[in-house]
Amino acid sequence: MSRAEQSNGTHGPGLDRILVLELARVTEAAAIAAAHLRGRGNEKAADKAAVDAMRRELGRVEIRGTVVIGEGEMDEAPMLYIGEKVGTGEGPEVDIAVDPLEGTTICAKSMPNALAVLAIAEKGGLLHAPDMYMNKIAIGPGYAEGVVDLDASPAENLTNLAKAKGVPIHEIMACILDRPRHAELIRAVREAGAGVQLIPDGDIAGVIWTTDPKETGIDIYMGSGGAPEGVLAAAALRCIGGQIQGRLVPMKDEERIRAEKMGITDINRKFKLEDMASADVVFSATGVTDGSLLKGVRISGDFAETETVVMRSKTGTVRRIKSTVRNVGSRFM
Ligand code: VTB
Repeated sequence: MSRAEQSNGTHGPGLDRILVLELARVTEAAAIAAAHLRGRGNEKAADKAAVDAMRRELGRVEIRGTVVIGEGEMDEAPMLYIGEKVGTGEGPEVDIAVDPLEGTTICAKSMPNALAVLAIAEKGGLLHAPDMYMNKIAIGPGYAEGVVDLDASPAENLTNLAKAKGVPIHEIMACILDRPRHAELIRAVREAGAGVQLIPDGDIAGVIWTTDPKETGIDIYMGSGGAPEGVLAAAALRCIGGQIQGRLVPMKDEERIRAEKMGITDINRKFKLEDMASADVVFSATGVTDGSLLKGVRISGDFAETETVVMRSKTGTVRRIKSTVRNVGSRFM
């Protein structure tokens, strides 16, 4: 049975396909708004612009949406907070995960791979992940289930992956966030014989890169990043295929309590892809700055050109949409 058939068979009627294009429009708007603030060294302003634009566009989509992954708790974030109702209030009931500007720092520095990201699923289809670290491991499609496992050592995972790919281990490249906390992991990966591509931010893209190693050079994503980003990455893999596992890494009691409040009874649980994203899912990402996944926004006078990838789990369709948007001065600033 194909992945598309599996996801068709196990759930309800699915999301209306018209939503696919609607969501592309939403991430486009967020990306254009953030793009005006690329390279200005002001992360907050860039993030705010993306949030405002995404909120505004979501308000026009015919859904009864609830934000499950958002900008923070209601008292922390004025918009797109967890639990906020978005959409016109007509149409299907959906859960929404947003990251209006994934990579605020890279956008502020105008470095590669900043994205505007959004996923929606039929109600109950996305893990309500608290904003804390999650240890993750992800590979692309075409491998037997369990080739890599969060509980195996880096050397074991890389050896198994190389074997499954049919290449020597030195041809395997792992993507890891460049953080002091990953020093030991990076050492272990190199010692096993694989390469490490370090990224400054943006691990949703890091996970998605594993789905197209020929194009990106990345075979596996490893290490800890944001749990919300983990759910968004799982939503993408649910559409394109691939495997991801994640486990929360609470750093203080407060975080443990927050996770419990959000319904996570076993903090040590190893979440698989289906635990993070299930049912019919639509994922959309628009490039803000140039990257290996998507080209960034080009602004010229009153025009903006954008590139978006939007995909749907029910059919497995992946669309790349290039748009030319007019009147950006008045509409997006
Ligand atoms: C990652 C990365 C994000 O947060 O999830 C990371 O994808 C994790 O947190 O772009 P630290 O920065 O504390 O390592 C971001 O860098 C920012 O949300």
